[in-house]
Formats: sequence, C-alpha cells, structure tokens
Amino acid sequence: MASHDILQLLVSLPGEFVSGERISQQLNVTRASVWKQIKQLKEEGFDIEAHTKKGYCLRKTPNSLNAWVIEQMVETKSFGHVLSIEDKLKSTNAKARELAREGGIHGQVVIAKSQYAGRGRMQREWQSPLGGLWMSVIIRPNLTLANASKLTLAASVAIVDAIEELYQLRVGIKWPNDLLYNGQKIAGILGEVVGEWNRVQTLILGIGINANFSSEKLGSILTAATLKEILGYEVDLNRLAATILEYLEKQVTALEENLFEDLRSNWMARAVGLGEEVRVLRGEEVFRGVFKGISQDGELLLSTEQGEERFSAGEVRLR
Ligand code: BT5
Repeated sequence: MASHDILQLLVSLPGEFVSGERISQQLNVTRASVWKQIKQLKEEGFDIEAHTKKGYCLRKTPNSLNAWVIEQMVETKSFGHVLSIEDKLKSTNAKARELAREGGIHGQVVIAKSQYAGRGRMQREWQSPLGGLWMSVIIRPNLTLANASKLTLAASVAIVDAIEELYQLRVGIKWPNDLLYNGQKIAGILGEVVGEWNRVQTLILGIGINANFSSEKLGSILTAATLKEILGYEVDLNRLAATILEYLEKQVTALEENLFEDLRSNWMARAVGLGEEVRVLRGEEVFRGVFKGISQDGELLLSTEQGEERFSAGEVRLR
C-alpha cells in the first residue's frame, strides 16, 4: 500500500521529478524502502524515470490491469470505487456473487486477468484468455424486476459508447447481448440476478471484451474478433474498464430515473438487423419475421405473418 502513497505523490506532480529524500520525509519511510517500492512499481509496469540527483518522475501508468490506476481514472459517483483484480478466477460473475452475499456494495467491481470457467448465457462457455477484459459489477439498483431486465440493454450501449469514444470504432449490438464488429463477436454480457427472481435487490453484470489477444486463442470459435486485431494495437485495459464503468453508471442512473427513451433510441441506432428479416430462437421454437425494434418494456419486437411477437429472452439469427 505504501507504494501507492508514492504513486499518489508522483501523480500529484505530473512530469516533475520528486527527490527520494522528499518522498522519504513526506511518507516517513527510509530511502531504501522508497527505492524498493519504486522497483516494485516498475515491475508492475509503471514507467518511472529515476535520476540520481533529481529523483523520480512518473512517465506513464501501465496498460496492463491495475486496480489503483482504474480507481484513479474512474470519474463516477460509486462505480469502480471498490475494485479488485485477480490473476485468475473461475468466473468473475461467480466471484461477484460471493462478494455480493458478503455485503458487496453497489458499483463494486471484480476483474480477472483470465478466467478458467468463464460463462455465457445458459451455461455456455465463455473463453477468457489473458489480455481480455473480464469484469463483473455488483448492481443494487433501485428498479423493479421489469426494469431490471433493461440493464443488459444499458450495458450494451455503455460498452459501445466507451469503445466509440476511445477508439472511434462503431460497434453493433445483436439482441440481446452480443457486440459485433463486421459480424464478428468482440464482447458479451451476462446479467444475473442474485437471490429471488421476483425481487431484484442485486444483479451481477458480467462484461467480457476480447481486447489484447489474438482470436486464434479462442480455438474453435470462428465468429470472434478482438480489439487488438481490429485496431492493430494493444489497448489500455485500465482506461477501457474505467470508461465502461463511467458510461454504465450513467445508464443505470438514467434507468433508475425512469428515462428509458434515450437508451431505447441509442440501442436501436446501434442494433444489427433492424428492419430486416431475422429468425428468433426461443427454446426449441423458431420465429421468422421482421425485426422492428425494442418495446417500451425492453422486449424485442418481431413482426411475423401471424402478427407481432414480443420476446424478453432468446437469440437472434441474422440472415
Ligand atoms: C455471452 O454469452 O455472450 C456472455 C459472455 C459474458 C462473459 C463475461 S466475462 C466476465 C463475466 N464472467 C463470466 O463468467 N462471464 C461474464 P452467450 O451469448 O451465451 O455467448 C456464448 C457463446 O459465445 C459461446 O457458446 C461461444 O460460441 C461464443 N464465445 C465464447 N467465448 C467467446 C469469446 N471470447 N469471444 C467471442 N465469442 C465467444
């Protein structure tokens, strides 16, 4: 923790050298301890320039995931203020559930650098190699159950907005929770209610983004792409996490204030297959029709030969 006090000091003086002596006096630690902690920070990926006479200067924070960096970056009321990063987890959603049961707070975040049993919907597998952003947020919203189902829509729009702001990349949303670029999946969302279904007190929002790895790592999944492949460079995962949390908090707050219309139109502006003939799978059933949009209750609207069908769960297949 003390090393973060050093960071705090260096960050507060951007581009300036701070002498070892000043650090040791201000933080009441020995010069040797300052040196040791700077060494540790460098190993964590902080680019700190050391000069024998002038002292230390923080040049750049690391691209790789770092809880302290995200906490400093994030400009939110509560999202991401409590945040932990693990090297490897079964699933961040499973971990967030545990944390929620132990009293985890609204907006608390858990991130894993890799997951060995990441989950998609309906117990499907979610491949989560190193280099991705695998993150779950505990949400204790002030929402009815009906409105809580709109949180996945809110999360989709939040991620799309973040990716557009950071990389000027326009990503499409395939109902209900796939984010696509040129038809390839780059991110998925898994919303799960903790506790009883008839009362939403806590929801875990799992977000998986294929960021800094090559899609070859995904083995047999051929319909995926990663940000690194699309952009041609590695993205700053801390900035990505922080920006998503900012947009997510805004969207969740808007939902709590019953402002669904903006979200609905933003969602539809990004929807893939809107106005087109699609198939919707619900369990064993297959429906064909024209994808008309999202209702005021957040359901998918399909115009079929038999009339209008509404779906709150299922899968869309594009032509
Ligand atoms: C999803 O499910 O898209 C939800 C994915 C949520 C993942 C996050 S990561 C953090 C948190 N912790 C978790 O354990 N989960 C959440 P679904 O729509 O059911 O899509 C699953 C399908 O996507 C699989 O059956 C594969 O075909 C495909 N798939 C698996 N891994 C993928 C990947 N990394 N990229 C693209 N497609 C993938």
